[in-house]
Amino acid sequence: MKITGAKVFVGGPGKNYVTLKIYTDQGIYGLGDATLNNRETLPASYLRDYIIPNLIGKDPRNSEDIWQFLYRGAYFRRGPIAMAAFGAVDIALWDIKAKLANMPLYQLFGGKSRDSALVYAHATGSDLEQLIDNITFYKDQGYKAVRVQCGIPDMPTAGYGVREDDDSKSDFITDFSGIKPKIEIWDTERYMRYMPDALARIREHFGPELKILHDVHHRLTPREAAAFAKSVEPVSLFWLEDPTPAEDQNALQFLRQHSTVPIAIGEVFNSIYDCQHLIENNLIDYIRIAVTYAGGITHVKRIVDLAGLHNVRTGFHGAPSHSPISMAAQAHLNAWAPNFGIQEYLVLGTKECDALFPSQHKLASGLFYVSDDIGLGVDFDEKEAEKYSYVAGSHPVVRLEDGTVWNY
Ligand code: GCO
Ligand code: MG
Repeated sequence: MKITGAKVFVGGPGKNYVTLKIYTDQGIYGLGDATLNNRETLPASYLRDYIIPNLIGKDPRNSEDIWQFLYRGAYFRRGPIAMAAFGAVDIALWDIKAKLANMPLYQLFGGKSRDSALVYAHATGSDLEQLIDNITFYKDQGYKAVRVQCGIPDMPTAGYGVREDDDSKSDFITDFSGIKPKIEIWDTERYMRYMPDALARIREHFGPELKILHDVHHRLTPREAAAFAKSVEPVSLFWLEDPTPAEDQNALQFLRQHSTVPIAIGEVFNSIYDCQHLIENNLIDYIRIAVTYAGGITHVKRIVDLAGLHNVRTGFHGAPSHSPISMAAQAHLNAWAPNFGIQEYLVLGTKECDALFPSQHKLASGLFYVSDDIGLGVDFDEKEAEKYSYVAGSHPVVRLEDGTVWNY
């Protein structure tokens, strides 16, 4: 069996999904996702310029050898751009493999360990009242877990994960009016003064059952993060995410000495080596890696197994930047992983998105039901894809009030 060609498509409804389609001489094709939010054209050119010409003629069944060829063969290893490109190839090859086996992908990992997977939604509010309404909206739909982000009084701009206006050109993360970023102003003291109390009021309002998650988005120093974690302990968070910048792995050691709040980290990691120290030293409770920019299924499965050895559970990244293809790959891993924890789920379930990526995967009452269709169980409609093309967008850049650049 041979790979005969591959194509990269960039675009989608309100998103620049980077979709890879690998064709074979047996009529079977595989789909992969290389979407890297706000840098989408880079994995797309890595795929087009280097990887695709090297894939042609290779046996698609040898996904391990192809992964090693791309990773070791590149010499300059790792990094989100390369790992997103390798990830897309790898997801597509597993899709082909499962289609050849005539099985849903999870069967190739060891079958299902659960009927459905717990997901969490994002609730935001410019103030606490609006946030509580928004959480109620999700709770009423049956969600058991919600990530909560709230506007902070007197914060110069809205802060992470909170919409400033009703600008339909923004999805909270990406501003599609061009590549020049908007500037957000951050003030740690105001956040530290307000947020613990806001979280306590949310817990009081919703009672003990709701799983409450909160994302600090890398904004605190190690000492501040430890103090914050300590102060939110009575809230019984499901997790506190990215309390400090993810590169500084010793920061979490300091936090751990002061608090037992469950910690989730890893959405910006792209390799098992980024996760190893945190997992092996029990510095985290959930690993937030994503198949998209962490080298696909082959590499992420190794991370899941390493995490399992140390009682760390999965909490795969699922921001709207992931297309239904990588979300499907994660759904198959979630169905299998013995150490599954939770899945962030934000794929824009719009009619346009479903038309571009038809599938039988289902979300009901805050639970994700993986489809039993063969392969990834998601398709890609090339005709629909003709409606879309790349639209330049950017993440905000954060500064302190004195002008210092801070972590987004
Ligand atoms: C999350 C993340 C995202 C990121 C986004 C950046 O927990 O979902 O923090 O919302 O901000 O992926 O592109
Ligand atoms: Mg996050």
